[in-house]
Amino acid sequence: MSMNLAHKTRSVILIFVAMLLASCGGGGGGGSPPPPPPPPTINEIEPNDTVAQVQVVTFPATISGSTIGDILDSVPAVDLDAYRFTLASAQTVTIVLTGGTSQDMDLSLFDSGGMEIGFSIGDQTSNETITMSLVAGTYDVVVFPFLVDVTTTYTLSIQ
Ligand SMILES: [Ca+2]
Ligand SMILES: [Ca+2]
Repeated sequence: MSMNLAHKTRSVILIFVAMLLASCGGGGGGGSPPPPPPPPTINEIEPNDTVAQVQVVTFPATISGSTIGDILDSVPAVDLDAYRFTLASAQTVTIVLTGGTSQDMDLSLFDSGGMEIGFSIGDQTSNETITMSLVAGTYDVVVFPFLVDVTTTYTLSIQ
């Protein structure tokens, strides 16, 4: 009776150790550090349609948003998306709008005085890019739905 119990206990321990080894083996042996996390993507926060409502982001930024509208006749209602970033020092900045290749959305860049200093107005099959050498200061990027019939998501990269 007692021998039987001892045998049973030893068997359970053996199975437990085998399971431990199996779970360790699944870990890939360790050693290689995990890859660095990708930079976080900021979600747009509506309303962000006017200078007063502009969404302030930290440079550099990657923003996920959506837009709809028709600039020419305002039907459906135009959803402008405005983002403000500040450069601490002069540098070349590249702003890329992707995701609008089935709808026509465009991109404009304004200085702190409200002057448009750059734009990208490709057709609906293109993404939009503005690359400019900028002095230190504050800038507004605006995503325009030139002709966006259905709500369309985009990614705006300011690097
Ligand atoms: Ca929007
Ligand atoms: Ca908006």
